[in-house]
Amino acid sequence: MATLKEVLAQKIADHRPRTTKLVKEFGKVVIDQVTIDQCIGGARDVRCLVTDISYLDPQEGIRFRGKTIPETFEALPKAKGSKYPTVESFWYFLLTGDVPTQAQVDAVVAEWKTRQIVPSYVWDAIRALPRDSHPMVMLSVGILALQKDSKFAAFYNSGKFNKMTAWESVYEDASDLCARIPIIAAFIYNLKYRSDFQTAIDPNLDMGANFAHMIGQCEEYKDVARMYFILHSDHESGNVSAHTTHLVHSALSDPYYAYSAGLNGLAGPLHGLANQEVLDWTLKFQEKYCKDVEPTKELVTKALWDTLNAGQVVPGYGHAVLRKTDPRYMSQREFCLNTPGLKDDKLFKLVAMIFETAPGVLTEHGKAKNPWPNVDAQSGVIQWYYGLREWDFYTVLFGVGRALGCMANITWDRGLGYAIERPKSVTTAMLEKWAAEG
Ligand code: FCX
Repeated sequence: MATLKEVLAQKIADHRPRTTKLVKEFGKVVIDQVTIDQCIGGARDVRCLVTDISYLDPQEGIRFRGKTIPETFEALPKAKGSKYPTVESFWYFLLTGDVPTQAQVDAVVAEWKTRQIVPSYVWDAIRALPRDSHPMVMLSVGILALQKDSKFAAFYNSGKFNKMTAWESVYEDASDLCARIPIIAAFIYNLKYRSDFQTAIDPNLDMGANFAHMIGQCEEYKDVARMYFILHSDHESGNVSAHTTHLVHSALSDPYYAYSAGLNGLAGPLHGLANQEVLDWTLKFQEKYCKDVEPTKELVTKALWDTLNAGQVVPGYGHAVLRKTDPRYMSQREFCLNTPGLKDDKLFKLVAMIFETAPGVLTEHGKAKNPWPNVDAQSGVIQWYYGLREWDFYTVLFGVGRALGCMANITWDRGLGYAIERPKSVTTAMLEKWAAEG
């Protein structure tokens, strides 16, 4: 049986002529134009990135390698005794576009076990930070500390650097990073919230199950972890974490530099930190508006307007690309509805009530182009239910999942030899001149 790396080598070799032909024969074909509001407004909708890992349709939502979320969950081999696939099988699928056989999945699970050992200097670097540092700082520092042993950096410095084979050392770093990031995340969780009670890796468990084991979670949480990491993995290339990782790696900075930077972008409240903000908003709502009464739609409506009138965003709602409810939201909601106990949980019911209320309020408010919930509106309540209540850790969970997409993308970036990214800037005076000229 061919290894994942051998399968990938063939895929990259087969794909290269397509990219070469596009650049050589059709390089000047216009696929978009840029307006002044896009220039000032965060390059929204400008088509200037390429990826085949996932595609985000504004109406339909994400497709991983051409498959919707339900199709992806359906197609991939499941973890033993579970309704969900392993993260390792999803990694194989993201990298190659092929649904792996059980034997291929088992090989990746075994391979990741050999990659999971984290050097002790990573723990030293994290421990050197103030204990009340945000866990995203700890994660970013932990990933950056791994840079010392980057195989890509070593290859670049070896004097034998070769554009055709450079992707192979990116693949090695990317696989190491994906295998190690849940171990680092578990270390941070235990350091901060379990009095530094560190639990050893279980060599018999797949990535998601082992993460659950390492943070002292129950059997059921193994599926929560698998589902969570897969759902948060990739959302095409323009979002801040994916784009940052791609941009930094385009300078041939190795995967550790690139993903540490991507994590710093994920830590922003308009991006991944929104999952922590959602829990915070919901708990503050309970405390402020529902001390002695049950939550009602009227109270939720009032709280939403208070937030908007204070000039703040409603966390977990809106999206730069999506124009309907995020299927990642729906997938997690379905998980809640199918889980006895969670379905009747007080906080889940409140989140469901916000879902019934917020889109109407945001529509009346009239600013957000998309009044519907995104992934972050539903993820925290599941963690809360399973007792993971330290909500400043939620973006770390997002970061573990997002590594899969970012690492698959930069492996392909090198495979296809994408150039250093360098868009052109202009001055305000130039914009004014072009505006005057019509
Ligand atoms: N609450 C209040 N106002 C909102 C809003 C919300 N949830 N979403 C958008 N708006 C406002 C914007 O702030 C903007 O106001 P302005 O004209 O005064 O600057 C206006 O509506 C138009 O913004 P829009 O084009 O709809 O949205 P953008 O592409 O600029 O921004 C995000 C998209 C996601 C950043 C925005 O909807 C937002 O801030 N949402 C809340 C934070 C959040 O949930 N982020 C997570 C997103 C995602 F899923 C992820 O990355 O994890």
